[in-house]
Amino acid sequence: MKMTFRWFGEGQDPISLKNIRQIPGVTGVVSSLLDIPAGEAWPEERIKSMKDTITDAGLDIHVIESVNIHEDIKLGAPSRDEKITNYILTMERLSKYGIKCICYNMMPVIDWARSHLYYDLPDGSNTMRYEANFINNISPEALAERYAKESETYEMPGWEPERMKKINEALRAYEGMTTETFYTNMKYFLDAIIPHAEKLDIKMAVHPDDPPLPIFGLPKLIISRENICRYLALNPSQYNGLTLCTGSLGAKKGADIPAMIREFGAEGRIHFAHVRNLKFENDTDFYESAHLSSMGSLNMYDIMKAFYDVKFDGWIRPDHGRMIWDETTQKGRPGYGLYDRAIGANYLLGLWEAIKA
Ligand SMILES: [Mn+2]
Repeated sequence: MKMTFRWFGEGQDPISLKNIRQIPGVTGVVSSLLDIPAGEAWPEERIKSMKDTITDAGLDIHVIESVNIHEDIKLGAPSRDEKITNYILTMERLSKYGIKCICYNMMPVIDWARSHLYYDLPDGSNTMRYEANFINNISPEALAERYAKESETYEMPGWEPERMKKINEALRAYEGMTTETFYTNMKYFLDAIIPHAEKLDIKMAVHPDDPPLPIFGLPKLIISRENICRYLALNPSQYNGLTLCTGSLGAKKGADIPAMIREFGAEGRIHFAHVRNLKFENDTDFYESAHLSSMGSLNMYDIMKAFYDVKFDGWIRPDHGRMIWDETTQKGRPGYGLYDRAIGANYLLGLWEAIKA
């Protein structure tokens, strides 16, 4: 297990690499080039400069989160081939700079969704929250507007205002699309890229839909054990693998996360992991709690024990944390402040050390 930390990139993240370097046990970051639109090939000089900046700061980078999938690929539009060609070009360029794993998702139109970005907790911290009733009664445009207003400093990945202007058009493209067609389109993409992933030794790691619930009537595919099995079976190569995100999969009450880690981990299909906790308020609503088991609804010991038992040797990172110790919107993107994630990383490392001992 290699402990990493998400860093959004130069000019994209108020948290410095110097600060990340000082978190005990964190050896690297996972990063991206957020300004490059999905479907375009990443310029090699940008990749080189990202890598140099990170290694100059004494950290390594082996995981990209994310190289996004263009909607044409998800929709199976005729123009998808050109986008897939660019995706492969990006993979080839990334491999030259030591990238070994690419996280991506197959969520249609919108990435993750929350009702609140800064929900106040009784201890004076704030965190992201999901209230089903709120999401079910708001339009996508209104939600995008709310994010733009609340997050002020940075565009939220997946909720860029430019993209959101065309959201209704994008949603309409999915009307009438069956789950079966969506799987067929995914298989087309996987069959095209996985042979290159094998050759380049880059593990592809699909991130589950977040949250694993239907939103705005869109098909949601990677949301449960059964669906993940089906996705992995679309292309049986070990290079077609998973980002095991405990918070995303865990947002469906009753999901047995340790069992999924044991099953997919034993098959060598987990390449990257996001480990965080969440606290259910009822069957559907939750907020993102501190990582500690006693603060949330997931048992983090059972989760780390499962990773240990399957001899997980991929990359792991703490996930969303609360904003604490006077962190403001200027000091971190929602869910991505410095301190609570640093505490989370060390809590997970502490569990790991104890399990190992
Ligand atoms: Mn995640």
